[in-house]
Amino acid sequence: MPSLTQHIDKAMNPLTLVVVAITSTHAQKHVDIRSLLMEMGNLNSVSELANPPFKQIQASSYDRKQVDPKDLSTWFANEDYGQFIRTEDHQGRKEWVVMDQAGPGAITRIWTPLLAEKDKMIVRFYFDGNDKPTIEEPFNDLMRGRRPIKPPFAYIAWPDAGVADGVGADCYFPIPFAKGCKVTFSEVPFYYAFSSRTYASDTPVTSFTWDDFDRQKPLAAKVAASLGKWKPESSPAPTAQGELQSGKSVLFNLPEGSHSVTEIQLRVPANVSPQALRSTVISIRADGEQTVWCPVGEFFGCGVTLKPLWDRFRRVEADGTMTARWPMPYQKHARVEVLNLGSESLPVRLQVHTTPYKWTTKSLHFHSTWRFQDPIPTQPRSDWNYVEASGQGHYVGDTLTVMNPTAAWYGEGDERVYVDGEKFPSSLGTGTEDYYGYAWGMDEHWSSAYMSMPLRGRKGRENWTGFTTTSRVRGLDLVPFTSKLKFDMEIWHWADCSVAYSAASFWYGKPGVSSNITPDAEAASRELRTASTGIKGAIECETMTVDEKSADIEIGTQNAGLTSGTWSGGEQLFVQAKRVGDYVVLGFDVPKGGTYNLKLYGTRSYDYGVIQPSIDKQKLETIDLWSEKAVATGALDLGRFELTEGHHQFRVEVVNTNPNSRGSKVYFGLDCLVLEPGK
Ligand SMILES: [Ca+2]
Ligand SMILES: [Ca+2]
Repeated sequence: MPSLTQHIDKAMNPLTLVVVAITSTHAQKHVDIRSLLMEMGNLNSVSELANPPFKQIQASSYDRKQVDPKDLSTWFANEDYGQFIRTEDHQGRKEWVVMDQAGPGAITRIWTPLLAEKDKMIVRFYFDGNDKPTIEEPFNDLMRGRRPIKPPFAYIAWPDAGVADGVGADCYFPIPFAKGCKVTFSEVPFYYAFSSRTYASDTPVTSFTWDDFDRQKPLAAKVAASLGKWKPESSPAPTAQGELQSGKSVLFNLPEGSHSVTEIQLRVPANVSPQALRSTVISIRADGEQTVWCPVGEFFGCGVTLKPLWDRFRRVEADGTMTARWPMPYQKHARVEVLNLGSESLPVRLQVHTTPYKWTTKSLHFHSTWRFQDPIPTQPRSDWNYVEASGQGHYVGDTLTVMNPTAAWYGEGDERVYVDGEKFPSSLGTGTEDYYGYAWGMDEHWSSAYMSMPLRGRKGRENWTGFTTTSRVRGLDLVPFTSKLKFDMEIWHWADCSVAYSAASFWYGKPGVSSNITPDAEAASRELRTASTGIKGAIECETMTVDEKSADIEIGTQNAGLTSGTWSGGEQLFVQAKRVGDYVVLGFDVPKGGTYNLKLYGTRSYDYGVIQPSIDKQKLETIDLWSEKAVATGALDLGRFELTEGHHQFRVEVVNTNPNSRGSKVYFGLDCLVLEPGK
């Protein structure tokens, strides 16, 4: 088969070329696997209006209770799995329809979490009203690259690709269809998202076939290679190098006349501080418009810690070299500026590569806007806007840095993308990590062409304290808009606390396009809040692992309710015990073995009980945590301990109630432990 299809391909190529040459001036460009792969492999395609034009939409397992963004009683519903359009009977076989799109289009991205229980579930793609599916595959295997669509088109978002369960899988191979596409599952579906293009009804599209898939394998191999880790340009370019003083900037005027920036490279010290990555800002003006204003951490994708990463458009290396290769055409003039809004000077080297460019009516300016908010209360739930753009262009990605003060998971919130003034988003997802391509948390750093997560504050799936940075950049799944684009991310956190969100949005626009986001020097220069802001040397109880607890009691973080004092890190671990004898065992790590004086900081309140702490099973004196009002205890001396390096356990049990205690009488609250080195 392969030799035959290749033979056909060679024989038909000249004819195909002639047809394209004749029709391109009269009709819209023909869409097929080949044209979509060509677009995918062409880095510059994002900087021009799409031909033919399309709208990007998404079919997902979003909670169907969400019907009106104005109805806040249902808009934050989170049962976003097991949802489908309808069921159908196919010769006695029941199928669950999850996507049913009329007219010409193309699937551009599919996401699902891999669940072993669903390994036998079959996905079927029916094109153009056919009652026989063209694609019929075990869905999980198709998604993780075990079927004909191989990585990097279908892959697992996890550093160890051998992981088969409990992780996210993404498929980016283009699947075009001429008249319509229906996708079904053989069982009740789990979580899923299908992004697709929908073209005008007269757009000529050739539907996906496996024969055509085979025929395009040589091209697919070339595109696959272009989606891998890339090398920054090493050719000489205008360079500025030196100490960038606080409050100063380094500025490049780019060559006059129509050019395109092909690469911007900024080198900072390998030990650059989180604050410097936030307070150093890249600003670009092109043809009289402010097109880019963004902290370099989010602009290059690493957030507030210099960690290596790469995606289709950015690369960060451990030595401090950060490169962006978004194509940035301009018509007449442009300038690139790096500003130091921080209080300390920073050694930098800035290089900008440009190439001559022919500006046309299809050409677009690259934009990067940045929005920051701290604090964002997680209750009541809300939608948090990345950007709202007015004019014509398309959305090509974002980098989000979340500062989470608690161990609890922050990322249940769905993306809501409104195009051209829609009342209901045409892309509505299932969760923040699903939008960023993974699932059920992420244990390690990872990079891929379209998604990356260079930074996690903690390891493990149970502790999301600190900073997390994730990126999604788009190719075929870019979102065109002709008058307006609004991108919101739902804030849906398991804890009642306050988070900080820092989001860079990347988009292209025709001259005159504008947005609701303006440069925010105050936010970029503000001192970073970290999860550990609090008592010096504190191990926050709310970030400790819960190694064991009474089965039916609830544990959560709490950040409000004290009438006097404050909690270290702004929060405590609140244990809703139900009876005397209930307990919790918390794990913490000692970095260096030795003798320590242990101090406990906790909370007293009107419904609290009498607790007995233990360190590694050694029982300590009881502590009465009752008081008329909720107050911080201050330091409570637990005694002196010999602690080895590594994991230890802090156990707390309710052993009694205070006669004055009301309500539950057995709750307790733990703020932090402090280990003071002893003699
Ligand atoms: Ca959700
Ligand atoms: Ca605390």
